[in-house]
Amino acid sequence: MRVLLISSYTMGYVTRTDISPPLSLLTIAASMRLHGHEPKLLDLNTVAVPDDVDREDWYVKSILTEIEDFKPGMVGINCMLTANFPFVRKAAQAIKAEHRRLPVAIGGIHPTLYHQRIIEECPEIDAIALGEGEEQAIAMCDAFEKKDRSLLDGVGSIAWRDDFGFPRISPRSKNFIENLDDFPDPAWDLVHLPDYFTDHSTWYNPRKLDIKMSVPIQSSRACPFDCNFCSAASMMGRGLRLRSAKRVVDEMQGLYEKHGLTYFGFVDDILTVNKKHILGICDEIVRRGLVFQFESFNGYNLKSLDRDIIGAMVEAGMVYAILPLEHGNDAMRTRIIGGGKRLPEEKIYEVREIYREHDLLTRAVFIMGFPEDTHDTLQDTYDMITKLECDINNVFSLIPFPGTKLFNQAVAENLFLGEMNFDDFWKGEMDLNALQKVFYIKPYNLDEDELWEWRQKFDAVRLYSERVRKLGRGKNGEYAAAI
Ligand code: B12
Ligand code: SF4
Repeated sequence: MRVLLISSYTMGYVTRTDISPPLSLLTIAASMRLHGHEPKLLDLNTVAVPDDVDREDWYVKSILTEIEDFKPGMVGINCMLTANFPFVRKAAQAIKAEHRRLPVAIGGIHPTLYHQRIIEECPEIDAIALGEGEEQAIAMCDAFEKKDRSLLDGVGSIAWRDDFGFPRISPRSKNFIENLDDFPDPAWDLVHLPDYFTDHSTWYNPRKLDIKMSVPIQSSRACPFDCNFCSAASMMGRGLRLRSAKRVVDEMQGLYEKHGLTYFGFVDDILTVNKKHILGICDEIVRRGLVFQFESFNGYNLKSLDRDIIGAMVEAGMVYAILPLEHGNDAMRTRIIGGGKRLPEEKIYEVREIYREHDLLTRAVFIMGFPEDTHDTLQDTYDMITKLECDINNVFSLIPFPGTKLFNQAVAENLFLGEMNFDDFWKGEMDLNALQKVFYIKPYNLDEDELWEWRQKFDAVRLYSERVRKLGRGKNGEYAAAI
């Protein structure tokens, strides 16, 4: 059966100079092929939109045109975040208005968390994959092709509308894909990679390679920790599930040999926590004589780093290291945030020093505005930024993402600033992507004005090192390596 997969558009305030191919849809596409289905990808981020039209209307039109041309038996839409949901719904409604019987399936963080309300309230949505989606995607294709939705009955972690239009839920099961090697590599052939190539002349490029794009690559899923602001576990469960080093590097090598791609961005929730795994990948890259550069979207867990691991990663091509520290105050890091952030201060400075020795581009990432924050804790973050002297420093205003302990705390203790209708949260109308522009919750001992004073103070702190200033700005006005 033909399946049209649509990657929802990314909001304008993503600060990365790149948009990358949607790994979510490329991986489920590869699985669909295992069962003889024929997926096609429409990434809305690569659709050119004329200046004088409404962006969303244009995307909807592109989807409808693609459906006319391709005639799929199912449409699958990726809805990564809460803020994507209103558009996803609008697109699904438009599809149903023209093609009443064409099943529309979705997956991603927001529909995973709010699947019950969505399947109950949105007749335009026929099925939702809860969390990891490969097996569910295959089952959906098989059931919709055979026009027999009862086939979805035995599948775990899925919500769907049955043949009579009634909502059905097969609850989250713990049957995650244990061995990720059991599934095929992402269907890279579905994307026209040059659509993602941009000017990278301003990127930190010590190996002087031709960086066409930062290629997303996944070597593991899930994380064993439970930091209070993070929703990783609600998608992929707790723990760590691995692909073999051979499979990861085969994929990287294939992309290099076919497309000349040499710069990779690991999307793993927590890349370095298993020493054997990360060393295996690095050894494999070096052993094959591949000259790559890489970074990791979510940074590296500092606790698991030492001189050996960092040395091996640098040899294999690590050029850019994010330090996901979140807080400069010891108690905030270790007791309040907890999980993977239980880091003694000495470890932070030790890793920073090793990064310095290897001349890596570094970016320290912090969050301000936790309920427990005070003037003193925020001052500690300020001082840490000054002492660490990283190339890029970001202090994000806290976003209480649904599916986190922090969100539950804010709801239970009524910490939200402004009116909040929790009953309507599933609609995704609350914009939770606003970066530094909004404070959603009020700390116990700081008022909103005080938060804004700190915001201004952090914005004024020297964000970029001399080296980054010299590298210059990318096309979109952002500094070269900033995400
Ligand atoms: C790459 C990435 C991006 C890229 C996305 C590029 C792209 N085209 O996909 C960019 C840089 C644009 C990006 C931006 C942002 N991101 Co981001 N991003 C990621 C990252 C690192 C990897 C995503 C990925 O590819 N995962 C691998 C795939 C295989 O997994 P998956 O996406 O979950 O897909 C599976 C299932 O969801 C399901 N599925 C998904 N879609 C569908 C559809 C159907 C039909 C079916 C059946 C199944 C299905 O099946 C898939 C396979 O199992 C994740 C962290 C992570 N590890 O997932 C963060 C993450 C998703 N991002 C996050 C955030 C916060 C953001 C930003 C808001 C950052 C910012 N402050 O600006 C922006 C907002 C983007 C927007 N929509 O406006 C958070 C979300 C937190 C939350 N709870 O909501 C995450 C979890 C990182 C984190 N730990 O904090 N991001
Ligand atoms: S270590 Fe990272 S991925 Fe794991 S729970 Fe903490 S923030 Fe989330």
